[in-house]
Amino acid sequence: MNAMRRLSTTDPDFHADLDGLLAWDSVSDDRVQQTVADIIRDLRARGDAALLDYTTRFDRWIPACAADLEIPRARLEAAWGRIPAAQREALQTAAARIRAYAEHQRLESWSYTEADGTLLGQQVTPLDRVGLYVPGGKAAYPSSVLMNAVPAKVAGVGELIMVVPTPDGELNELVLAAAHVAGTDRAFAVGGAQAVAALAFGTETIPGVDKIVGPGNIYVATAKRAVFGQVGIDMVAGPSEILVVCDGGTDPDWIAMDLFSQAEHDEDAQSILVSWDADFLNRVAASIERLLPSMERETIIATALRGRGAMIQARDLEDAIAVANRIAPEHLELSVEDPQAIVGRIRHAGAIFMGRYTAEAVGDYCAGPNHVLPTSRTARFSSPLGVYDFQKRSSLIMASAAGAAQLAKTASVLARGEGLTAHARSAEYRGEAQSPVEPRL
Ligand code: HSO
Ligand code: ZN
Repeated sequence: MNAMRRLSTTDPDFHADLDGLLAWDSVSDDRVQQTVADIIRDLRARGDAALLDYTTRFDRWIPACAADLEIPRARLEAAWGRIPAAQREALQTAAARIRAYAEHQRLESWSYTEADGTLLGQQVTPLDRVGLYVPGGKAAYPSSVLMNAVPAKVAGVGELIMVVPTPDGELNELVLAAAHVAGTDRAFAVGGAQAVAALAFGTETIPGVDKIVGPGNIYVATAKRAVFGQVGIDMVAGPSEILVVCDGGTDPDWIAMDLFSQAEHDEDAQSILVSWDADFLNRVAASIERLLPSMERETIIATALRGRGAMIQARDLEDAIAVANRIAPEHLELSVEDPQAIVGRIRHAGAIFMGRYTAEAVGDYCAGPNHVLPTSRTARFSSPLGVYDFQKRSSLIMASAAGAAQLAKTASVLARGEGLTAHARSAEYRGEAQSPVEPRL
């Protein structure tokens, strides 16, 4: 039995079939939205008291008081000391590589001066305070702590505050260790919509932040959407996706495992293989069948491959590239002989993994680029999480006397055209003034 459906770009129904496969509705239902709205309202009204109640109800532990919700810095450091040395080393290596890459992304301030002495520019500043949501349970990824926290610190964020649910009061040592090595400033053992609301509005114990980043379940995603505007958010991510474009020259076992690697995230994940070599598709199908029973997450992988997975037979390389651009995947592997010759034709993808030796999985952990990427075709208009997401820009304008006179002419015509006389006269004053009034010191 074939684990993945087969599509062919020459089939008249291909585009309709593909669209059906790509469709992903991340909108939460009315019941979830109502629950989240109630939690947010309660949190704004009762602050810490509400936070303690929800923590008891949803995470099943009873903090003695609100101060108990804070995970002290010393506890993060203790976790760092407690985990095996090999994990410490791997976290350190990954953090250093993510940091080195992020350093390249930092936006710099700039300015230029016009001939009449008017200065124009852009001043870049880091966000003051950022909240990092880290999920508990099966999606508690220390690698995601690094991917969110390191660029924030590289940007120069004043205070990075992590929240992490602790079901039954149990902390995840590896998550705490990652928070330590990434330089998290404060951490709190809270999660769910209540943690998002606490970060957005602040409580007596949890400081309000300017932006909330990090993945979470449907309640967290709905809460992030609801507080957007009060604070910034990163994105609302859908299930993981991988698209492999292969010319047939890569070991089919490698490709099968790459498809598994994202499928094992969850049943809704999407793994797609495109090739113009029909026999290669058959060989990968055989690898899948042989390797699947050896996987720890066999059931999740099988469900994902059967559900939203596909093997697509393309006509040729050009056709495969068109399919890739149509899919706009979160992760794209170009498992071909000369990826550099074709990468320029890829217009939409969160991250592009080039060549037979680049497994997408290394990008998830330690290659350097961020693993927080646009999903569900949003790569058409958005980009990986990066340092720039923790920086903002202010425009700078400093008119010289001569520049002010010039600008006033244009501004006054446009302002009067809009019927805004105060605008016009405000600009004209500067245009007419020869010497400023003596300042009173
Ligand atoms: N592939 C995930 C990130 C991740 N993988 C974390 C392993 N751990 C993002 O799509
Ligand atoms: Zn992954």
